[in-house]
Amino acid sequence: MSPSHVAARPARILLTGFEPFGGDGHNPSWPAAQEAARTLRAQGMDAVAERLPCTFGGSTEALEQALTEHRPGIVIACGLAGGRAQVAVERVAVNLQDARIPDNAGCQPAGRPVDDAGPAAYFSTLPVKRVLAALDGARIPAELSLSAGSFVCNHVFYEVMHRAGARGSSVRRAGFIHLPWDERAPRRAADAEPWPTLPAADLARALVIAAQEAARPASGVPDLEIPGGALY
Ligand code: PCA
Repeated sequence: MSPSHVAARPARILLTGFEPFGGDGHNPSWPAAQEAARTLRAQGMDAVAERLPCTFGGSTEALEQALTEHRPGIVIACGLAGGRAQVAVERVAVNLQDARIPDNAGCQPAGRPVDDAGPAAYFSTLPVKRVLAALDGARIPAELSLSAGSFVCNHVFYEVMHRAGARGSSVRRAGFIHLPWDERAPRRAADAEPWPTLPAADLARALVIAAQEAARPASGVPDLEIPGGALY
């Protein structure tokens, strides 16, 4: 098969979600990833979903396995950001593990790099502003985010970008999306505000929209050239 033929094939999309962590019984990112992959397949796209363990070591292994098995052209990893009220399209993965709580294996690194020899950070290669504009158009509350934290989500985001840039990688576009709680959010103490939530159906829809935008062929400019970001 000629290289041009290979390039013309629609990219396989890998969506990842996480198992519950921090003592919770639910993590909306995994049902959202599964539902989004189902919807994309129903639309004729080639999409798969994989669940990652919420551990620094195990998530890397599972991710590597998924990349080898599926050879995706597009990777959208996602996780829960409990407390956020909007879908957060992450822009930057940092080379830092600094865990406020232990991961599901009891591992709690403090100020360590994800990769000893890696760069300080990677940018998402998703068209983040096109994704945001499309989410706005679909009336799904969404924002761009400049930090995915320093726990397992940032770790996976960094690992995805690190592997996407490696020689021989199948990945052309990759990034990370943080999701708020859905309607199955745990109860909070009586004196605490309830968690902000979005319907699970909207979380899945947000991932479908992000995947559709990522799969759209770049027409000259890689992303919308509209100002955004944050003042502080
Ligand atoms: N959220 C955590 C890890 C797994 C998840 O869904 C985070 O934001 O790092």
